[in-house]
Amino acid sequence: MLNTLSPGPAFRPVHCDIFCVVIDNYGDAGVCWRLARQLAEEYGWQVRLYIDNPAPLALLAPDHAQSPVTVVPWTHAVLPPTLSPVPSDAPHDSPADVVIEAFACTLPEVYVAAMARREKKPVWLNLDYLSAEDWVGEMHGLPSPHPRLPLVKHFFFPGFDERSGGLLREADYDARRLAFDAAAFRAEFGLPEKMADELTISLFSYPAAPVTQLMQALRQEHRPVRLLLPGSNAKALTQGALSTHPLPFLPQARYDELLWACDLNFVRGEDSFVRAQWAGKPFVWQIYPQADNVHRVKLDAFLHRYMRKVGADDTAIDAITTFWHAWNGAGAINWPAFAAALPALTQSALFWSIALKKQRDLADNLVQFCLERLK
Ligand code: TRH
Repeated sequence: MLNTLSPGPAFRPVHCDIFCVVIDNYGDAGVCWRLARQLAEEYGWQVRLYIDNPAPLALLAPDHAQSPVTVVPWTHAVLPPTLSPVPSDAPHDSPADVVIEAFACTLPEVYVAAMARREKKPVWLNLDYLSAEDWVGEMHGLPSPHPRLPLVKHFFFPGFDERSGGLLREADYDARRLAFDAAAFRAEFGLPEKMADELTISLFSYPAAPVTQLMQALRQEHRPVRLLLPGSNAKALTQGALSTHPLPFLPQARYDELLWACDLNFVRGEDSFVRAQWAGKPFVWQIYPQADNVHRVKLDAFLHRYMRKVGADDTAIDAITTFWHAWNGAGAINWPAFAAALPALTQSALFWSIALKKQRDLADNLVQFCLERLK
């Protein structure tokens, strides 16, 4: 599907620059890369991803050089010399039609000045962090005029309902999933065939998670438990019912396969949290910790929204709330109660993924938002 600025003979694709500062971990790069790829591959946009630390991309998307996205290492001081002065005949070397700053990273002044010099001002978006809080719907899409220059920035909030910008989800997600062969995936990574009663779990967490307590509890399970550890170089071990298997850090698309191959996924941050929801399997979310426990409010906002939507009963609500709180540092984990609720949570997760899929995805919302303003 190609989108045009002005349909007709003067067609040229929308040019988009995404700016990303990697604060830590993989999520900043992960979200920006996912969006960049989708805009380029599904909408035919010409996308440049300015990223101050491209190293995570080597893990998330080892094949990124073959994609239509241009990755530009961005040192804060240096921008392409072509930006100043802006060449009039080279539209993609000047500020793009759409400029996305991810997670409120600050654009270089020289770039903003060049944006202001453009006759047709770029659509400027701040792609914000994901939150399930109710205020997101009120803030999404709000304009913020530049204090000095003739530019307007808009807030673009991902989220869980129609009032928000939605969630990233590729158009080929369902097709990839349909084609997925779980047995072949296991064989490729040296995992034995799945036993009928096996509980397969993936674990991606921050160091503060009570992994030791979880593993102690899993050893006592009445069925075999296989714990898959992406990106871990720990040794494989078997203790009681539990066997652990380190796996390589998988490229983004293959991480989806891991989630599909499991009955329960422990995820964290923002992007793996969203992928776990698309997988439609029960999951445990370790939220990125913030000062003054602000993250606890966000965690509860999601739990509330999720449980309300899926119509969970009190026992399931209690089990998931207690377990997620404990996984995020509040209280002790109660694996048996959580495990007992897993059949109900499996239903809930599937229901939730189907409900979420009905809303427009983030790239689609973003493209519509921009095209309306580029007319
Ligand atoms: O790595 P994260 O903790 O990243 C972050 C941080 O919380 C950051 O501060 C915040 O700003 C940002 O999220 C939004 O968790 P997240 O968000 O889940 O990102 C991990 C990425 O790594 C995601 O794109 C999934 C991907 N991934 C793989 O591709 N393969 C793997 O094997 C694993 C474990 C993850």
